[in-house]
Order: sequence, then structure tokens, then C-alpha cells
Amino acid sequence: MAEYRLDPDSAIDVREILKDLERYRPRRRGWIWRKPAPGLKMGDFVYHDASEPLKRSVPLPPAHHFGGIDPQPAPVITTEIASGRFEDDIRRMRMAAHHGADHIMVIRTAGQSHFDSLIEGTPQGVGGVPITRKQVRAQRKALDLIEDEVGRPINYHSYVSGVAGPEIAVMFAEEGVNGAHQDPQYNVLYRNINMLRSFVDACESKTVMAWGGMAQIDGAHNANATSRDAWKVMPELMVQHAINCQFSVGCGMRPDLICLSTVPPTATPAPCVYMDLPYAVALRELFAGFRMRAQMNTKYIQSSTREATVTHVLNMLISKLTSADIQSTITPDEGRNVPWHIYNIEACDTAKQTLIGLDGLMRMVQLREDGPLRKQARELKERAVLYMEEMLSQGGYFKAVESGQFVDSGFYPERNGDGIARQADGGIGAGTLTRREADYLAPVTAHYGYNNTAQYGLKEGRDPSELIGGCTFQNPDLISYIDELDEEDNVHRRMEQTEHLRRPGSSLVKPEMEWLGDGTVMLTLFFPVEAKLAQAAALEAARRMNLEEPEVISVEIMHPAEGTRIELKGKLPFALKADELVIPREPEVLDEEQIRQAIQERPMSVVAGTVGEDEHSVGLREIIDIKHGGIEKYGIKVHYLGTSVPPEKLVNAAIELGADAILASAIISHDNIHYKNIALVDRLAREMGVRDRLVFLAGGTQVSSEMAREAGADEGFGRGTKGVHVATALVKMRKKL
Ligand code: Z97
Repeated sequence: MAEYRLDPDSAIDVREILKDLERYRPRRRGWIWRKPAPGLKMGDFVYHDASEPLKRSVPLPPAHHFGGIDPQPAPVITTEIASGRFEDDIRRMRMAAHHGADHIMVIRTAGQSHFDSLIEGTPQGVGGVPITRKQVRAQRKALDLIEDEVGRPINYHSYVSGVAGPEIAVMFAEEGVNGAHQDPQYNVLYRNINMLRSFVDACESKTVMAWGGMAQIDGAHNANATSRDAWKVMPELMVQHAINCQFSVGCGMRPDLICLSTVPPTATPAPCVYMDLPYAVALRELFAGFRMRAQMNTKYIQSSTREATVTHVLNMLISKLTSADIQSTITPDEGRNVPWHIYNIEACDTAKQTLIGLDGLMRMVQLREDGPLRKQARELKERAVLYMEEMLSQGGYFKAVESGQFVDSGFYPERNGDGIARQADGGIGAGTLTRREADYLAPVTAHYGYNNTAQYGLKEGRDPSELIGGCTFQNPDLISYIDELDEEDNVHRRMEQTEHLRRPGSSLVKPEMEWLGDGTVMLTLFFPVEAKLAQAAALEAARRMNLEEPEVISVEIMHPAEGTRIELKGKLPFALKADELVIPREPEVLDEEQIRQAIQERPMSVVAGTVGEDEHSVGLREIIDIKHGGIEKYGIKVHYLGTSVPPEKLVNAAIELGADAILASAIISHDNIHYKNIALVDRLAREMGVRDRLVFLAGGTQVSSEMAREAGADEGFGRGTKGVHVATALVKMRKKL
């Protein structure tokens, strides 16, 4: 059977991805950074901080003015994908990769940290997907195809935290996962998992991750998200980073794959850059040699996507002024939904646009060595050092956690006594540690600590798995692949239900936001009333539009009494038949440069006016004037004759001025006067014997191409016409030699 490949013009076939998974093997291990391309030339520009371009991608919206270029910034760009159905996430991953994401982070289902084993099969998740071998393998397989398509390696990432950390780390190493969050402090503080167990597990997990070449992201950012005032935990964050970094190095991880998870701690209306920049500087100085994963602030995110996007952009300014090896993107709808496809893409575009927009910034500006920046950075470092000293004086990390030192809401050394306290003998998995016996042996690769292999005849420094002829890391055929455990809750059942909509192959289309066929749509409405009334009105309007399950997702006050902006979601209960939809003919458009060149080689002049008794000149002026891209822009000379120009005058002027074309605009359509005037111009030109030398184009809001041609024009242009359409027609239809 032929190997499945992606066709750039067709949807990815998830059915093909799920085929033969049992035998699928990942093609590589380990994290891959972008390749820097200093001095990259694209179009008319030179970039200083860009990375190698993609083979195939979707550029930013204004790119069509710039020859369609799509420069890629230097940091790896993360997108967090979390719809709860991994099969739908696969399609989203392909879209995100085309918009510049090369780090796909899969958020896992709520509560997976508390599973003391692997989950198998493909159950549906809540707020994320259950991370299982089958799901991981399918997504890595899809990404292998997607990275070939875009021409850049894509890193795949999830979490090695929780009670089953080591088991997950092994599964990730087997399946070619490229990065993971791993931080025992996360288990302790946020998931109440026993601290001794968490640190012992972390030794094993980190050793396995190091073998798999995975990049690690720590969990310090969770203190920002949890604490009452996120900016007050800055000293503690540095301590948390320090603990995980040094611990990871001790477990054999390479510093250049140890990433600090850093978030600018404040957001507007705080003077955030003034506070976040010294913190970012201090962090990069203290942790030189490690990598920075810059995440955006989500603590203060509301339901306005505009507000979230501005925070994101300000956060990337900090990244640019300091550094970011990985730039995370949080979807701007994080504050109100499980993120939707479009918002993952929007966030990737925001990152690409901002970072490319700020390309070369640090060649022009410099951070001051004097003044508040240095002073504040130094102060933060001092507070962090004092914090660490207090921890040590208490008897170390475990004792400090027992006394509630961490995630206290005071700005250290201030203390509010509200930190998270955990007991060394408490939490999930307490009492599950046993000391290794004298003859302990684990014949597996990448094992942490005492393993006593000499007793079993292995020379020092050899891989313990040699004793059994290699473990699953050497021989993936030893992996026991479990397909499904639940007959109902699995991907095949879910896909059966949406098979009629699945592409390629379906002739039905239905809007969706997160899952195939969910029918979800969003409406934006403005009501000139106060917020409560506006919400009620929006819901009633949605019901009358036959939207099912309408729900207001964002309310923004334009003025307490003058009006409210509402965003609302709901579901469409029907699908549309693709072959019954009318797809309008695309107007032919020549490349702008081609038009300019054609006119330069053979200059062209036209006469133009609104014809008959018609005083509406706005449309015609837009077609002519350079301001909004009218035909003047291409060097076409226009003799504008004004409004209400009699048809004879248009023809006579064209003859006298030796013009190549007549442009007649006709807005008034009463009694078909517009077509009658078009016919008259054509007839007069014939009578005067010049029709075959002149191009005659007619336009107006009620003019259709077919009817205009029937009436005698060479072409007709209706609503939505731009200068470039008319210029294209002029160049293509030019008659005079
Ligand atoms: C990020 N936006 O990119 P569970 N381990 C660590 C974590 O930070 C997390 C988990 C495990 C965020 C992602 C928050 N982080 C979301 C160090 C979650 C998740 O939910 O406990 O099963 O694992 O960092």
C-alpha cells in the first residue's frame, strides 16, 4: 500500500493517520531549535533576527503587498492545543504549523497528574486530552507529515508531572516526544503529591528525558498564576527556577535544553513594562547558559481578545528587549473558552507579526546601564538570594515547604503567612518510597542512581539493558501497544458520528470552532443600552436567529448608558451542501508590477465620467484616484470629465484626446437607465467609427458583468471593484497598436 502523504490542496485525512499505528515508529528523538538566518533577504528587505524560511506557509494578511513573503522570527513559537479531542487537534496543528508554530504543546485532561499509571486508548478529555501512547503516536505521526510539508522540524510536547511522571517520561522517550514540563515543585505545591516521592520520581524522569534529548520546561510560572499578586512572587520565582535547574543538571540534563518558564508578572493597567523588564533582565543574568521559555501573562486575562492580544504584544516587547528561546503563545480566548482553532492561529500570527515587526530592534536601542532598570534588577536578585538563604537556614527545601514559605503573597522578605504548606509525610503517594535492596537491578537504559550492574556481570559504564539485549529504547518491538480499553469512549466512535462531514470526501460543510461538526459560531453585536439589558437582548436575538445554546462570552462597556458590545456563541444545527453553493467567479487580477511595467512600456490614457444624469462620483473616483489604489497608481493617464457627462461627450473626448479607453460610471439604475446609457455610448462609438479602437468599460453598484457586456461594453464592474481589477482589464483588452 502506498505511504500516506499530505496533499497541499486537501485536508489531512485523520483516518489515514490512525491506520497501522501499531507499527508506526517515530523518525527521530530530541528537541530541535530553529536555524538562525542572520542577514536573510526576503523581498525588498533584510532581516537581522530571522530564522530559515518555510517551504510552505500562510503569510500574514498584509504580505500580498510585499510579494507574499513570510519571514520567520528566531524563537521557537509554541501553540497550546487543547480541545479535548486529539483527532480534531491534529487538523489544528497543521493550520498552526502553517502560521509559524514549531512547538506543539498538548494540554492534558484535568486531573491526569493524579493518575498513578499510564492512560491507554483515546478517551475524550476535559480542558485537554488524556495523554496516552496511541494519542501521542498518532499526533507525532501527523506532525512527521506536517513538518515535511512546511519544511521545518516541529517539536511535540506535553507533561511529565504527576504521580506517573517516570512512566510518562519513558513513554515519551519511546514515542519521540521532543519536550516536556518537568518540575517536582509543581507536584508538591499545586497537585499535593508527596514531596519525597516527587523528587525521587523527578530523578528518574529527568534522566529519561535527557536520554531522549527532550527540552524541559519548569513549573515556576504556576506561582505567578496562583499567587494573589503575581508580581510579588518575583524573588521566589528565581528560587524555584534555581532549584529545578540545578537539580536537572544533577540528573544529567544539558543546560541548553533546560528552559525556564518565565512570564512577565504584571499586566496593564499596572505600569507593566517598568516592572517586568528589570525582572526579565535579572533572570537572564542569574541563569545565563539556560534557555528562556517566555510565556505571556495569563493571570489577568479577561474575556476581551483585544486586551489579551495587547498583553501578549507587550510581553513580546520584553522578550525582544532581553531574549526568548521559545516564545509561547496563549490563545487570546483563554479567558473565556477552551481555545478555538481560530485563536490558536491568531496567537501564532500575533507572535510572528510582533517579533518580525521588532526585527533588529537591539541593533538600534540599548538597555541603560544606569538608573531604575539596573537598580531594580539588582534588588530582585538580592531578594532572591535572601529567600534562598532563609530556605537553607530552615533546613532545606522540604522544611521550607512544610513551613509554608512558598507562594506566600508577600513581596519577600515581607511575609503574609498565606503560603502553600505541605508535609513531608503527606500528600498523594506518601509512604510509597522503598530503599533499593543491595542486589537491586533495573536492566533498562537511562536509569537514575544505584543499579548494581557489576553483580550481574556488566562492566562499569555499560548500559544496564545490555543484560537483556536492549530494552524498549533499543528495541521498540518490545513496547506493548494497547489500542483501546473503552468500547464507547474512543476516537473511532467519535469519528463515526462525524463521518458524513469528514474531509477529504465529504460534500457537506458545517462551521466549527473546536470539534468537527460542532456547529459553533460567534456573533458580535452592539446594543445602544446598558450591559445587562444588552446581554438579554443579544440572547433573544440569537434565539430568533435560530442559534442553539446561545451564550454570551464577552461583554464590554462602550459607555455605561450609551452602549455595550457583546460577543456571543451558539450552534448552527445544520450542514450545508457544498455543491449547492454558488461560488462567484474571481475577477482576474494581474500582478501590480506587471501592470506597471505594461503601462511603462506602452503608455495609456483614458477618459472617465459618470454618464447621463448621474451625479454619483465617489465610486469612480475610488477607481481612479491613487489614494485608495486607483488606476493612476499604475501610471495610467486619466482625463476625468466629471459627473452627468452626456454619452456623446465621452466618445468625442476619447477621440479628441486620443484615449485608449472610456470608463463610464452609472449608479442610477431606475428604469434600467444605466444599461441604456452603456448601450448609447457603444452605439455612438460605432457610428463614429472608433469602437474597435477603444476599450469601453462600465461600472456601478448595480452593474453586472454579463448585462454590461450585453449592453455593449467590453466589461462591466459591480460592487467591490478595485482599481487593480479595472487596470487589469485595460491592459488585457488594449486595442490600439
Ligand atoms: C504552560 N500555559 O505552557 P496536570 N506540569 C507543569 C505544568 O505547568 C502543568 C502541568 C504539569 C501553561 C500550561 C499549565 N501548566 C498549562 C510544570 C500545567 C499540567 O494539569 O497537573 O495534569 O499537568 O506552561
